[in-house]
Amino acid sequence: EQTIYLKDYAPTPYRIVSVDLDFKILEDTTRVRAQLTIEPREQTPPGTPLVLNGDELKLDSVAVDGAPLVLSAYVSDANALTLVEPPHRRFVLETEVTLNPAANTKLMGLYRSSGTWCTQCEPEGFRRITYYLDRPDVLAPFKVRMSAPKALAPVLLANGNLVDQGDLGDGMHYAVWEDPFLKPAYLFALVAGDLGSISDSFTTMSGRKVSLGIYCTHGKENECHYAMDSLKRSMAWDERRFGREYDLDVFNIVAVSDFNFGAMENKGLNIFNDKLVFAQPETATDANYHSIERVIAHEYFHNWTGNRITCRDWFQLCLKEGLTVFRDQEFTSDERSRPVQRIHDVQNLRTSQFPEDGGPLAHPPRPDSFREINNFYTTTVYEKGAEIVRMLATLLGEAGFRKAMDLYFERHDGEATTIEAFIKVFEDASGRDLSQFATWYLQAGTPQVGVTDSYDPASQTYTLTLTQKVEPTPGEPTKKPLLIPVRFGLIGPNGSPMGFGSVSGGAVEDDLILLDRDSVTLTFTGVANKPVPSLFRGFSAPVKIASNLGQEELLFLARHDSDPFNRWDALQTATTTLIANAATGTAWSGTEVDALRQALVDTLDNPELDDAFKAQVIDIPTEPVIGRHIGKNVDPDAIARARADLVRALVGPVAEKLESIYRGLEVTAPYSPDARQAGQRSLRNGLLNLLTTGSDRGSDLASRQYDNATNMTDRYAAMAISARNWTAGAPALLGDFRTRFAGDPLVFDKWLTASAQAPDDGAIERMRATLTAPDFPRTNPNRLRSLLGSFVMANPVQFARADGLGFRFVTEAVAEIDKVNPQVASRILTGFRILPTLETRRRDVGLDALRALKEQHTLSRNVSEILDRIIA
Ligand code: DPP
Ligand code: ZN
Repeated sequence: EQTIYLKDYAPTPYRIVSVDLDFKILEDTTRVRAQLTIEPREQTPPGTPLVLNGDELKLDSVAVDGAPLVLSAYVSDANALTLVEPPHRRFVLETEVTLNPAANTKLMGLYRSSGTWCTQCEPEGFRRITYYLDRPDVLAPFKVRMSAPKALAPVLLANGNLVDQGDLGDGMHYAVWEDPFLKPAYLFALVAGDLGSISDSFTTMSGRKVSLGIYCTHGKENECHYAMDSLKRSMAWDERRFGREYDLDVFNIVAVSDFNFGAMENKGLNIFNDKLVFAQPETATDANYHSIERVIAHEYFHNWTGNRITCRDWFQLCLKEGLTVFRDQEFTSDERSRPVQRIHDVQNLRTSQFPEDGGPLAHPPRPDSFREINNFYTTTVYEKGAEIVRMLATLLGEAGFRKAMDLYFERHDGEATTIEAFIKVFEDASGRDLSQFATWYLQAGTPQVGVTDSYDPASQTYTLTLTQKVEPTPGEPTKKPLLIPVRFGLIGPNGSPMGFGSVSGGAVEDDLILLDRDSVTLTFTGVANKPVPSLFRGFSAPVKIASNLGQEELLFLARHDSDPFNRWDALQTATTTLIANAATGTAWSGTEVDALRQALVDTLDNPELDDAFKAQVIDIPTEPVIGRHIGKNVDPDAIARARADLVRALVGPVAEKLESIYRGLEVTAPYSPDARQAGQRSLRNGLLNLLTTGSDRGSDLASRQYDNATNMTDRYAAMAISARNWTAGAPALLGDFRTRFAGDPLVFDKWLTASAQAPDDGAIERMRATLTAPDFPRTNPNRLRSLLGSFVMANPVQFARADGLGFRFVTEAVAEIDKVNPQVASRILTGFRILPTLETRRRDVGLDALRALKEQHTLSRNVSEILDRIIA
């Protein structure tokens, strides 16, 4: 099996000048006729073969300039069409293939979802539609004609603008769409189906009116309004914040129920997983609304960062994804609360990216080899990629960053480009040398930053030493030092910011320390008292901080830091440390618990803090995060016990107080997904969580909340909290929830998740029964991910059981799913990346399960690559 290397990149010998597609969609088959206008590049020698990609295609006919090709002129199989000696001039290649979309369970290329014909082409799905140079640096204008039975597909959509439509007789009709913008094939899209829709419009900053449409299953139209509202706000925000205007006359979104990604940014025709479109208070949670807003924005923002400027090759994926995640994070920060969003994003980074970066699947944000590109749509490419862009913004400042982005759009519009070109733009716009900074893109692993400090009262001098170190990752035994921006402040004994005279020993720009070597020692003079350092304010770099601060100083920061992120983080660190120590044999003291409790209570009582922030402060770090903190010889049972013990010790003496705050927070106004109301619910549910883990009151409170809930946020929280704590009431709530919402697949996903995260010993049997039930929709990615993805990522107690039952349950499921949808299967398998952190017994049974999977099954390239990297 072939590994593909970045160093082998070469442009194609032929260009595709334009693309004309004709889809004849019939009930059982779809015929695709492609007319590709092709020409050799100047430097291409005559006689150079033209190799077009295909995947599971069957060629019906092939012609050049209207003349059918003789057999000796081409070679074709399922994976390629080669013209042995194409004309050495511009010519038109015409091919015909016949597809069977209903049989396409991989959900790449053209497939059917609940009867609707739809496409997913990123990264390599277009080659499952027609033979093509299916790579992102081949850009062409596309014209698409589609015809279909009117009864089955009254709606016919593709990229760009609608230029013609009409009836064909015999119950058939057609539409012609033209996209004037050059695009790579991965941005191609087509939808044909019997769909409902809502429509609206947006007037751009230059006064152009854009028609907006969201298409969905009939009857779901009124659940699309929040998505539409999010879209309009995204369009306005990109104009305000980045000066980016939309460029076509139409922008359509289609919601489908079978989808491998969250959503896809096809030019002018975004296709969405319906869970990221549909929302109504009774069936969607505040978190769902939040995700819908974020992903609608993300896909829309791709129009400039991804579509107008795309990637030269798939190694550059984070060029568009990291940047676009940064943009969506900024959007949400501006629309909601900036500190709350930052905490949310960092929690996500720590929960999913740090484990990836510290395990067998670690890879640089810009990898240099892969076997299967689908395995690189990772949290490292996306979330760490976004952190890197955020660091650029930190280094350049707001105005400098905007100037650089303007230059990026000006310089590279219409191109397929690289990370190097991106960095160069930032260098040119700022005059900085960013060659060391670029290492962030090229090197895997989370840097560990060590901190030591000392204060000399006699000379009023404060000394701060910062060190950095990255552990080896697969294929990278040695690491280079990174340029790490450390936003900082010194805090005096009375809690207010502390000034200093001068600083020497390293690069410091205002409140930014540039840690650019293995070790930097800064000497601050004119420091009147011993300060407490507040480092990495706003989480200014994606690093692990080995803090030198004791609990007392952490709690001091939690109370006094002017940086809300660090206030939150100080308490998280204090809590994580106590649990991790207890799980590994060092018990906490009563004083430590009392102090931590007091800090939590003070936060709750502080009228200046908003509810959403308080909710994050009282959120006790999850077991996987603590496991990651411990890092090796992890025993998930010991962590779960220590965590529950600590919460009981924290809550015990203040249970009544917490309950009364909980009661006082009930929202009485009609449901709204806005940040303030959602914040109030999240604090209330955070308290319910504390009370359920930490007192005897929780079980009843949760059951009552479940029964009385008037929205899904509160009902789901009550059920999920009960399930995670496996309360006396949990089985009844799970049972009720399942029947109450039996007809709604997206709500069924919530049940699957809650059920998969419950740590009870019946979890695996329950999951097995669910998965093997005859009516379980085993081809739907959302269902599979809700059940198995949640289990491997969030239920270490049952997944990493010492008897291996959890591991084997998953590998057996993966073997089955792989036959249907390799992308979903390999994603679930990544959960095994925790193996190296586990204690030996568990690690061994986990490896046994993986080896059995490898030996007993024929596996896809997707699954094999992940498996081999974990076993290696
Ligand atoms: N649709 C996926 C995303 O937007 C891949 N481009 O991230
Ligand atoms: Zn994206």
